[in-house]
Amino acid sequence: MVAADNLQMTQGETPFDLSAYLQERQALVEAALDNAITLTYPEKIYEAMRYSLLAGGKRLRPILCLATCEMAGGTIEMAMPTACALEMIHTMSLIHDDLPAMDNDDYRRGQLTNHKVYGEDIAILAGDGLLAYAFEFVAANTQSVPAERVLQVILRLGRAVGAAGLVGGQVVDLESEGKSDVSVETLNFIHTHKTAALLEACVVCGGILAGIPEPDLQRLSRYAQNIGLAFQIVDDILDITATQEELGKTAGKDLQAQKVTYPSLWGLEESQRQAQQLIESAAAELTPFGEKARPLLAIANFITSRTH
Ligand code: GRG
Repeated sequence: MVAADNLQMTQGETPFDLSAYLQERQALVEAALDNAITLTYPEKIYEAMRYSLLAGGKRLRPILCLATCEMAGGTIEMAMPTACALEMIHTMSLIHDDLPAMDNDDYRRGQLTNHKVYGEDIAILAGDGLLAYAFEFVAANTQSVPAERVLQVILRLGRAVGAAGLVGGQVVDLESEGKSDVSVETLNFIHTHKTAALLEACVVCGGILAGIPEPDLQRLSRYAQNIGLAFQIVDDILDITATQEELGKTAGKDLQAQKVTYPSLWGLEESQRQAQQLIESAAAELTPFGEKARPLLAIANFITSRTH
């Protein structure tokens, strides 16, 4: 794996302090998310939505969206509503993924899962509420961006969430449960849809909001698909090597459920090598953006060095 000191990346002479960058962006995103949903009648559903949305997490998706928009010449303000929407969509997918009908998990982000606190009925509705609100939030709050770009963003979000994205990946994942002969191709399908599709939407939407030209959008899309798959390989590795405290969710679940994962197909060492190779391919896509791509480059490296 990439050593932790790689987080302090250098290009030329100036170091890039990724942890300071992430901390600063996380604080902006936390504040925007906190303001996005207020408690009103019926309080129970807003409370359940806020419970999971404000439970921490790395905020990788909104940060990717903001970073791409800035790299492409846009501003944080232009991208913040979309960044929040991406976190709402991600959070709703976690709430539904944890339900007894899916992965049946008791812990997420270091606290009890939504259905353990509010019950399955409210947890389903909290996910639905977050999903619907994500689209409303982008449409209602995006400012200083031409309407055509906002429409493109809404299209990309819908595509990433539906049967062509997260939902499709989850279906194949559910179908693969209990099977020992799942191929690498099927595993790749699951994770390019369940994980990479939303990460791709983060980056591409950030670029669209800033009005980036199509060939650059294609590069960013390839960058995101590569980091998305690498992210999932590392997730599978961490399920084996990290503790529940580090992960904030039950560790060793894949082994326990005898789930086919990248380490189960390739072993730990080869999985790490493949993840590293994907990160190198992702980094190559950023070359034309030069110095401006330093945050995206550092985030790509962070993916293979993370411990949670
Ligand atoms: C989207 C309509 C709709 C339904 C949901 C349940 C489902 C369909 C899809 C599952 C999606 C899923 C849970 C994918 C896993 C993605 C993943 C690697 C999550 C962990 O992300 P981190 O590590 O988590 O960024 P934090 O907590 O840091 O945000």
